[in-house]
Amino acid sequence: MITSELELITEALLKGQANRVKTLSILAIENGINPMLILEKGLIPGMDIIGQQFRDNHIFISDVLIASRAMHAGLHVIKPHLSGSDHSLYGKVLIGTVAGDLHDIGKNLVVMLLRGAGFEVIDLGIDVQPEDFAEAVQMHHPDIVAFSAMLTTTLYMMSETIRTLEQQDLRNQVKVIIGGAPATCDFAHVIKADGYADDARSAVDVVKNLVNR
Ligand code: B1M
Repeated sequence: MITSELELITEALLKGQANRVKTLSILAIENGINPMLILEKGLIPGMDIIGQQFRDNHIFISDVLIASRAMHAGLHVIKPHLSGSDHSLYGKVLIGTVAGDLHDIGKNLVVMLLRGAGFEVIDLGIDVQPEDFAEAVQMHHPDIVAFSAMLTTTLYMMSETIRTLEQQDLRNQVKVIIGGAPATCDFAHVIKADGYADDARSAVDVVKNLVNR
């Protein structure tokens, strides 16, 4: 029963039906389905298929945009159920998608789960220039700075941003964590980041470990 409800969400996302994804997600929540299950078995599998179809040239970029809009509609519904508002704050995380990169669905998931886990999160959005990260570190004094990137061509902006933090004597004030499809643990070592997370769930664990260290 639950499976078919989640499959309907995936199906609607694949068709780019934002309103239907929203309605089905609301229904699923009302029926007591865990929001994490809606995310991991309904919404994300849809985006995975879209990614595959895009890679194989079966769909156009406009189709990807329409599907992302549907994904956001679902995320909007489950967000309040993932991010409890009465958590105590465990630490402050500054996050953004690095310069030149406009992908934000994965980053937004990381934001939601971190907030749900009780962290204060300052989200700088997409296409964040190294200088803007540095300025925000000076302004907000976060414990952790988190970079997301989805393009191999923007990955190097993570090291550029770390360099900018070093140049402005800010690097030793924060821990840096990286993530996103082209990022790897090895790359994190190379650029001297403090942590790497494969997905949004593990991002929460990595941040917790770094804050507790
Ligand atoms: Co683009 N895109 N895209 N795209 N897009 C990819 C990334 C691509 C792999 C598609 C493909 O070719 N198969 C490819 C990159 C190839 C590469 O560099 N290796 C690609 C390309 C080429 C492009 C353009 C260049 C296309 C063009 O214009 N010709 C262009 C670039 C624009 C730019 O950024 N400058 C472009 C544009 C777009 C859209 C705007 C249309 C749209 C983005 C909409 C949006 O984000 N608001 C889009 C989308 C949706 C995708 C795919 C299909 C899906 C990405 C996604 O949201 N996945 C993607 C293909 C794919 O990934 N299969 C693709 C769902 C999301 C939940 O997963 O983002 O991986 P993900 O996040 C994960 C983890 O990576 C991790 O946690 C999340 C889940 O738990 N994670 C972190 C992410 N950030 C983290 C940070 C952390 C820790 C974990 O700590 C800090």
